[in-house]
Amino acid sequence: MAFTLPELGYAYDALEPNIDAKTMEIHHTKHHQAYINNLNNAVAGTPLEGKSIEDICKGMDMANMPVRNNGGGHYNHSLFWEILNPNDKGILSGALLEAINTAYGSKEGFEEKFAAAATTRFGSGWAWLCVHPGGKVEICSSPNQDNPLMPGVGCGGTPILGIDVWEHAYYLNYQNRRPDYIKAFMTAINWNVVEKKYAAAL
Ligand code: MN3
Repeated sequence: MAFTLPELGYAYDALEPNIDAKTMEIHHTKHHQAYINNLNNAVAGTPLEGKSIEDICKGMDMANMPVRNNGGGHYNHSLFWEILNPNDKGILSGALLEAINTAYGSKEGFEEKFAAAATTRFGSGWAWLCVHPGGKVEICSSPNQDNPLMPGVGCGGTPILGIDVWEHAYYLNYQNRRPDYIKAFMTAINWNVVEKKYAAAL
């Protein structure tokens, strides 16, 4: 089964004004679709064909640049659309809030550290909130389309929240103002989805 573009589950303009409709549409239909097309081409006829994207990331041959870049691109963007779902967003609470309080003191402490990781990631990449076995959470970042599922990348945990800081994620609306985009992203997070991912990662 070839990889296919996941449905967003919401309209392109549903994240306005935090993320504009044009950026969402191009990001989803052009950028994410291109990673999928290139990934399908890269795995066709190889032992990776038919594997899940999670298993491909975890077993990544980091020297295989087409699979690394495009497999990461597919995994990362699939997560990104999910955690931005504007329906039934909820609030940070429960076991995830406890884990965040343990690691960063408070929700505000977490937001500050996460924004710093996203702001200081030089060039193109991602910042992540990950879970380790036992439930400890950790913020990290990675370049390009790498993610912490891949060998030796970031903190090595399971990502439950990720922000795309490639310019294609924000340039139409925010130009060079990455910190403004990050602030807008923080208010757009669907905590119900992130909490479900936290529970599933344990
Ligand atoms: Mn992107």
